[in-house]
Amino acid sequence: MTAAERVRGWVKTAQSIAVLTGAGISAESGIPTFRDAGGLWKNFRAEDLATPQAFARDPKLVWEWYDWRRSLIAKAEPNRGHHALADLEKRTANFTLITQNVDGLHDRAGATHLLKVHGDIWTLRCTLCGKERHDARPSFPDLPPHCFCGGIERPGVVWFGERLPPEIWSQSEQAASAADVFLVVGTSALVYPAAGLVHLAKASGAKVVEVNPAETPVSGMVDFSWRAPAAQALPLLVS
Ligand code: BV8
Ligand code: ZN
Repeated sequence: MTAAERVRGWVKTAQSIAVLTGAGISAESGIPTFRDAGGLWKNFRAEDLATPQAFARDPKLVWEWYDWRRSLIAKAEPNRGHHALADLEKRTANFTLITQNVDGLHDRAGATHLLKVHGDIWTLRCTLCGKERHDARPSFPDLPPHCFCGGIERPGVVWFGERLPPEIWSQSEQAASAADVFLVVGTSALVYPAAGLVHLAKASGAKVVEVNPAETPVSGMVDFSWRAPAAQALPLLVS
């Protein structure tokens, strides 16, 4: 039996599966990842722009980055990797998809039990009255957008130094601890606490499978590393 057949057996027989995805699963939809060469935008690093300090200092600059990403994502389609996970969800008794991505492509591929640990780029939150709204316009007429109350609105995402939504985070930990199989797909496993879910799943006895063309800090602890792009590997893994 080949390693891939062994892994497919784990996925087929698993009662509960949890998946952690990162920007890599959206790469084949044309959305640049955070840490691939050239990064996401001009030559800013996500760590410089995705922070409350950067937003307080220059809300317009941070919004130009998010406006650029929203317009890019609006043109993107979910790829075969997103669809394979949505198919797997339909066939698995207990299935939880935990994503660090804010692009909404898992939703568009039909995922339902989806935990967005870093928020959602299509949600805006007023910095004054806290009102949240969904706005799918790919680009705004003027930046930064304002709330009816006059307050500046921010992207409804979790920035560095900000806590993850407590309810979503505790559901993510529960899913990782209860999983028979934990798939970690398209993430550099550098950002915490999300990357800690891999350690939690492993410590709780899950079979951990990494799908990533490159090595990551968790590659040494997984039960199998599928060194391939997600849109190629996931359809094979769940077939
Ligand atoms: C927190 C949302 C505490 C917005 C993001 C020092 C100072 C301050 C904080 C820290 C610090 N040191 C550590 C920290 C903690 C910090 C952290 O982990 N920093 C890292 C950089 C060291 N974490 C935080 O700040 C978190 N909050 O700790 O709060 C706290 C607690 C209680 C109360 C108050 C506060 C918040 C982290 C969330 C930050 N928000 N994004 C937005 O998206 O704009 S993080 C950002 O990175 C994205 O969410 C992204 O998803 C995430 C991780 O990146 P990846 O998804 O993994 O993408 P990356 O490009 O890195 O990797 C892509 C991978 O795909 C690669 O491995 C590549 O090989 C692979 N790939 C490429 N092509 C493919 C592929 N794989 C498959 N198929 C392909 N085709
Ligand atoms: Zn407001």
